Amino acid sequence: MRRPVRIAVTGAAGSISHSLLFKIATGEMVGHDQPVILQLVEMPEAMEPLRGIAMELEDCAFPLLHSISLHDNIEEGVVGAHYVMLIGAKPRGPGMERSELLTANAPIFAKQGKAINEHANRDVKVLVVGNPANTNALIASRNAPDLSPAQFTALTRLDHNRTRGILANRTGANPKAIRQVIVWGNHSSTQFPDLRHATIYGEPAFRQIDQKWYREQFIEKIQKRGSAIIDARGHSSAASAAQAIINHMYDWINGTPENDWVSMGIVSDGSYGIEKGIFYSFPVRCDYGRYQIVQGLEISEFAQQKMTETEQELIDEMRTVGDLLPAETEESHRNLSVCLRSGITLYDDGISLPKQYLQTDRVR
Ligand code: NAX
Repeated sequence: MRRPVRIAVTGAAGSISHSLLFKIATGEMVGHDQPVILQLVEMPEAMEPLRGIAMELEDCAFPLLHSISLHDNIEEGVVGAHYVMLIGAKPRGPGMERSELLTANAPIFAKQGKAINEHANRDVKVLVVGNPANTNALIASRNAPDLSPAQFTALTRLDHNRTRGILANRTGANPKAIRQVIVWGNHSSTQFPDLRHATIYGEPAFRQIDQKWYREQFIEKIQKRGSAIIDARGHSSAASAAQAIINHMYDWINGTPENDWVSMGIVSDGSYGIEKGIFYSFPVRCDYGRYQIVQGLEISEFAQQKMTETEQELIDEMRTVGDLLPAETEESHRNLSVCLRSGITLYDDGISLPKQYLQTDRVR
């Protein structure tokens, strides 16, 4: 049996976590032979419901669930963590603008970035889910000067999965036969689901779908899927978000399948002309616990316009939270090109000694 890994989850008593924690405990996220320690973080007022969830987890008698600890503060919650999922965030209230949500959540993610920097394992992998996910990831990463920006990611896998699922439904293909879809940009209604490189049963998707449907209906359907779910069920996506988190982390840790890629919100190294330093969703391949942006894809004029639109939104968001982005981490976030392209190591990006990120003894 392997030694357990530590997984910290914030917003652990919320809706997404209610699906996610049970999947993690069965081994779906890291691997079916990997014991896990769950470090669950909540607001002080939600500790009692969290205790109930911990009891339920215990009652499942999961063989891989080594232990559970409950925390009402982030500093304790991320101690020694190998994986951190930042899910808890203030929800968007009625009539609240996106920019208001951004300023309400920004200080929380700055604090969490600092706590991860101070207390997590040096090899930690962080996934930001709480919205606005991309810019919250930027804030957390910029507040973690001792870690590599490549250790922080934002969830756009739900959008990627939606793209495959809805395309499968349209064409009658099994989702597993649909490969190489891309979601570019922000996890928001400006995101660009791109089918230009996608294949269905190995043949170009564009030969099998109607362009008018793609441009006039499909793109908007993916962009607005989150709102459609809120309208229909009265709550935002929870089980599908949990599934996407599992997929994102599993692939990051264990690698993407051959002949395919996935979409992940990561710090931009300037690939495809995207502003360096913002957290933008790119097509990536993962291997050995690292990811690389898929290079050399042809970008049409139509795609370029959509990619720029969502890029601009992220640049604006970055400006809105500018006072929470310390100057000392600007350089490391703007100079990633070697580590993201080399294929040798992502963590050897010159901001610190590689051994800091490549340690293999995962338990302190
Ligand atoms: P819930 O409101 O059900 O749960 C959130 C939980 O987080 C609550 O229990 C709350 O007490 C806790 N919380 C709030 N601030 C916290 C903090 N500072 N530290 C620790 N815990 C904290 O929301 P849920 O449906 O679980 O969604 C969570 C977040 O995911 C939201 O921000 C939501 O917008 C976002 N989503 C992001 C998605 C993505 O693809 N990136 C998709 C799903 C979801 O919409």
